[in-house]
Amino acid sequence: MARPKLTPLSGYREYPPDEMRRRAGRFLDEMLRRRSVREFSDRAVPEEVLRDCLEAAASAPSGANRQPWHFVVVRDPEVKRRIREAAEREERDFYHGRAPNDWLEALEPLGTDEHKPFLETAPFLIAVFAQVYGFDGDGEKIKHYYVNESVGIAVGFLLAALQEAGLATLTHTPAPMRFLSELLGRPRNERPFLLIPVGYPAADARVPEIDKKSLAEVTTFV
Ligand code: IYR
Repeated sequence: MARPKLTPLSGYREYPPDEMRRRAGRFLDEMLRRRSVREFSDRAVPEEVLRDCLEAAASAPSGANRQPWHFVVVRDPEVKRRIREAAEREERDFYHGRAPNDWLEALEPLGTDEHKPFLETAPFLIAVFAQVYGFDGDGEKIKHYYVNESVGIAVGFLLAALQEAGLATLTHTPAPMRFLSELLGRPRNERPFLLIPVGYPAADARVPEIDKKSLAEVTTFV
């Protein structure tokens, strides 16, 4: 085995405990303010903000550092329109046939239905693709590891970065999502993972009254 090249850990910063508490608390406040938004304004969003957030997402750790993701940023109104049309077609089937009753009941508190106007209203749609396998510099197929975990972590970074920047997001999963591969011309090694509308919330945006489990419910300290 070749020895890996190691370099000093130069980016790490330690904070005094008070400063750590302040920072963790601030991040918590910010994340607690995040809501999935389904009513967007069509106001333009500075594209460089989106680029920084995508770069933050792409810095995520991944299995064997294979970075098995690709992000397509859709700005073109015509492409957004086609995505909305295809998504609404699938969702109509879902809400009026394909979805089992328990699933529809589980979705009731969210008030979702087959209408997805936000796919046209939001200034940006980020289509996230997971690369099931990749290609090395010579174009040879290479394996990717922990693909779902890796892309999930990258999406977590992306949602947190966009929230920190003051932008609203939705994690949208029209099912099935294969139409995205065709509409966006993605290669065979990529599978659609998630569609994320990004923008400002509509001035009168409303969200469902739902709550999160308490820390006690979701953690165990041993
Ligand atoms: N894809 C559908 C249904 C849906 C499914 C889940 I799980 C949600 O948390 C929300 C919606 C839709 O987007 O409406």
